[in-house]
Amino acid sequence: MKDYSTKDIRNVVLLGSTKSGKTTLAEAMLYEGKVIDRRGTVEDKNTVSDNDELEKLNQRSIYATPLYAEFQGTKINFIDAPGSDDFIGGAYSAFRVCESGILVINAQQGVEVGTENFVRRAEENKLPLVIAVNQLDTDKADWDNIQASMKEALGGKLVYVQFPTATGASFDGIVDVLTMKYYHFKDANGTCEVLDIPAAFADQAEEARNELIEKAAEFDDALMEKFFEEGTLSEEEIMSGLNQGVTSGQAYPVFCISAKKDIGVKRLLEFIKGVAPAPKVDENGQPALFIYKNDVEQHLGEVSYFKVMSGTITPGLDLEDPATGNKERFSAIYAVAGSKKESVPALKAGDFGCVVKLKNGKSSTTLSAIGSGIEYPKIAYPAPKYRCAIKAKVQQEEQKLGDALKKIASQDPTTIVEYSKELRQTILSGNGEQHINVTKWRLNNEFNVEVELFAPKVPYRETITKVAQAQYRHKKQSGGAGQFGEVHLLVCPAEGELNTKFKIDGKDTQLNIKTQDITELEWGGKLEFYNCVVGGAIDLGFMPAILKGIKERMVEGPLTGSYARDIRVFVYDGKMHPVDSKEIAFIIAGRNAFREAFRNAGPKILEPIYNVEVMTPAEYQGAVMSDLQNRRGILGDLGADKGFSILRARVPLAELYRYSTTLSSLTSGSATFTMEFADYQPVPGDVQTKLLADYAAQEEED
Ligand SMILES: Nc1nc2c(ncn2[C@@H]2O[C@H](COP(=O)(O)OP(=O)(O)O)[C@@H](O)[C@H]2O)c(=O)[nH]1
Ligand SMILES: [Mg+2]
Repeated sequence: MKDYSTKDIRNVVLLGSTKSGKTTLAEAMLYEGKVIDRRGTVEDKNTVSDNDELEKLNQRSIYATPLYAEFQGTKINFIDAPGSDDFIGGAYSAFRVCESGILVINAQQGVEVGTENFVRRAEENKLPLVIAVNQLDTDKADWDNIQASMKEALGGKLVYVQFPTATGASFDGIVDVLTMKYYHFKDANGTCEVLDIPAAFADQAEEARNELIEKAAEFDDALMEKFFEEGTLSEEEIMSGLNQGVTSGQAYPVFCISAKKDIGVKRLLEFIKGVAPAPKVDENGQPALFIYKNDVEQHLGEVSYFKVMSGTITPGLDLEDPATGNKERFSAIYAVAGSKKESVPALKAGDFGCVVKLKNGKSSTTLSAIGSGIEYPKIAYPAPKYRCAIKAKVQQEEQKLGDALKKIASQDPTTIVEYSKELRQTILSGNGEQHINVTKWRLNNEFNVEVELFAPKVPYRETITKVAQAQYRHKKQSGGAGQFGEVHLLVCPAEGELNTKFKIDGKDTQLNIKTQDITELEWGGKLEFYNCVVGGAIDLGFMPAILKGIKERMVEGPLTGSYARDIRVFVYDGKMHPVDSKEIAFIIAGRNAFREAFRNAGPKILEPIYNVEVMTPAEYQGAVMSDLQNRRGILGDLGADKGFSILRARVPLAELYRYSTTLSSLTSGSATFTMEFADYQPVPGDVQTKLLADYAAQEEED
């Protein structure tokens, strides 16, 4: 590979819905960029991009694959990002390291929901886009229909650089109104002659040319002035105007492609070279790189993919991760096109490469010159949308499963694994059911662990709604030393002002607080403990034991064994024995008195409520709404954005298992959603009855 300086580098991500032809386009770009001399196909499972066994099996991209083309003195790095929402992590990694995107639109379908979702995400991430209308060689492709569907979705940002002279099987020519040439393709392998525009298309070309010039002038005042004066612009000026429009995200230039027949691909690369933004990085700065992807590959071990963010990276350089102080030195660096890796002597700021076997080469890691302190923010991925519990089919393999999950999560930052002490379950979260199923497949095939996936338990809470009192005497005298402790206490909800006047044993009583202990519970809410004992009925020294007993019972709530919260306890009386009173006796007495009082204090089970926000095409609004209501959701206000309805609802977590899957089938995959913990609320009466019965049955079993 030639040595490239920053201005001769372009970093582009291929975006688009599944099956639009990104991987096929990537193959054609590699071919035009002389990285391969024969093109593979997705069907034959021999593309450079989908080279993973799992991708071949599924015939679709699951991982984002970095590739490059050497094109007329420019190195075009590109990332083939998966189209499905389940594997969206790869696109987010690419947003961080690419300066522009090629949005692939399937000419058979026009703009799809997936297309729109990518446009929205690209805009959110301020990523300039170039549009490749692909599959123009298919019978279903109709240029008028495609234009209409793009106009509706993308409107004023569209800038037509080209139009096809025919679509379907006879698609073999493109009129380009930037170069004002006719590109005629003689075979299905990119062989092209550049000719004058045929007379039959002269008028259409003239009209499109004028539109292009007017658009290009819009992004630059000086060009606009010149355009007004002279009525036209040079090709160079048009390119400069387009560059400003593209870079600022105001213009989406449109190109005509058949990736399969390698039609229009070379011209697209030419445009990327001439108009797409170069990396904005400092070639003369101190060396620094940012790792955006990490993978384990056959024969290589762990591979870390990076972008040079500053200076020049060479083998033998000492770098450090400023976050941890971890130092790394690589013996070799590589330029990468899928599994093809070429050792290179240096990579300059803006360029992509990879290294193998770092001590810590996880994605989102910065490595910079020692002492420079240069550090880049971590990539922010969308929050996981699918949660499930996971365990090994064979219990002896739990440890093996834990290790494997750790490995998978370290390579895929959108897979999140945590052990919940509360639920006593390992919770696996990801972007959707397919994403989770891929993890299951990998566990089975790559790590040899068979697993079971199931609905996670719900982290219920318990609390009380009324005042109640109880007393308990613990007395044990069988053999040896005896045990004796007696506790009288009163409980009430920990809300509102502290009230110390109660009816105790039918009498109005004013309690006097001697000591107090207020605990913020690690699972939320609090426990307020007040010692109001008079006349030394219980020694001060036994108060911690009583509190300990109560806390033990809070961990395993009296109703369903869930954590209890938001309770005030007043210990107002009790009894001691001069010899047999000891710590254990008061722990037991405190625990049991508390349990008794709790059960009489109008106890309630609380469930976690989530704020759910769904963005769906308006046509599915009704279906999404009634589904949310069936999940005991309480609908909030309704919003709208660019033809989408935005529904907000408060929904119990217990009703949200597999929601992403249901939403996807309700809306043909066109909706997106987010969910975020809001608060705890009492469960409805019928749900409480059922939960109590379930717990009782389980206790019986144990
Ligand atoms: N006829 C035709 N088929 C194409 C073209 N591009 C891709 N395909 C086919 O469309 C399917 C999906 O392509 P692929 O590259 O995997 O799409 P991706 O999911 O966007 O990566 C495959 O069967 C390809 O062979 C094209 O330009 N013309
Ligand atoms: Mg693909």
